[in-house]
Amino acid sequence: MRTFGPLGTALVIIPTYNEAENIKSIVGRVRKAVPEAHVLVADDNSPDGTGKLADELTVEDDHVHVLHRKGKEGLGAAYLAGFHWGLERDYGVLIEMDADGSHQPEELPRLLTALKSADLVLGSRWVPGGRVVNWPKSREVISRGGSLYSRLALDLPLRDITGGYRAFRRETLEGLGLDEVASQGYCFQVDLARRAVKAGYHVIEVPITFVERELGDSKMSRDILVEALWRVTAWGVGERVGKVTGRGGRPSKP
Ligand SMILES: Nc1nc2c(ncn2[C@@H]2O[C@H](COP(=O)(O)OP(=O)(O)O)[C@@H](O)[C@H]2O)c(=O)[nH]1
Ligand SMILES: [Mg+2]
Repeated sequence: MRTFGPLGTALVIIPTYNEAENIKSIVGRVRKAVPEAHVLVADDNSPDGTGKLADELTVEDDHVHVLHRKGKEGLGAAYLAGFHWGLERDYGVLIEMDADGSHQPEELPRLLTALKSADLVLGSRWVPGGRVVNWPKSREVISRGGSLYSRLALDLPLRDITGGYRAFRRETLEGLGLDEVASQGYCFQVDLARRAVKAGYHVIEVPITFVERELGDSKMSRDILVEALWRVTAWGVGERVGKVTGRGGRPSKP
């Protein structure tokens, strides 16, 4: 049984693109749920002024920070920039959370408790106790299907592989080879989970209640789904070819 070190200060990274209706509420909820944590809003120069609203929150709260990015480059790029920002500073835990309220900040203490004995905790809709509120059946089918396909294609012992409510130890992120990550959207989440499992990290899933947004628009698109499908398929084929030629397989714990 491995022992795990103390967690250190947490940084909750919230990527935003046109989340003006949600930003104040989500940051306020995080600050209330985990007062000792810091928040980093990674905004892609949202035309609706989300970045400016986030700046206003920093005036009276030194636990809130904003990373202004030049323009819309996708969720994965925003998270990578946010991770680098956090890793350059003294944070021990880096957390992914959507701005739209789908990931309830009130569940964060449970994720952090689980991280005390793990390298990476995934907030999971598809383990017992996890659920989704206000989703049309079509979205549930896409999401469950995406996780099932990734699980089978990549041989991952996980149920919710596309979700974006996660807590990483700093050392885990440092060991994932973030410089090589080029994937975006849902595929970005699959990529990080896959890298963590293959590197031998202890990844656990904690049930969450995912609440679909009430305000603003989803940025999910057909392109994001198509990218996820082809990348996951290519990774799966690559791993199988690697195993046959003896160049693949699962490395031992770093
Ligand atoms: N910075 C940044 N954030 C993004 C981008 N695309 C989506 N997001 C944010 O990522 C989170 C999840 O996006 P959302 O549209 O809710 O996707 P869905 O939950 O899959 O429908 C939200 O906080 C979005 O504002 C992007 O290109 N850049
Ligand atoms: Mg959403």
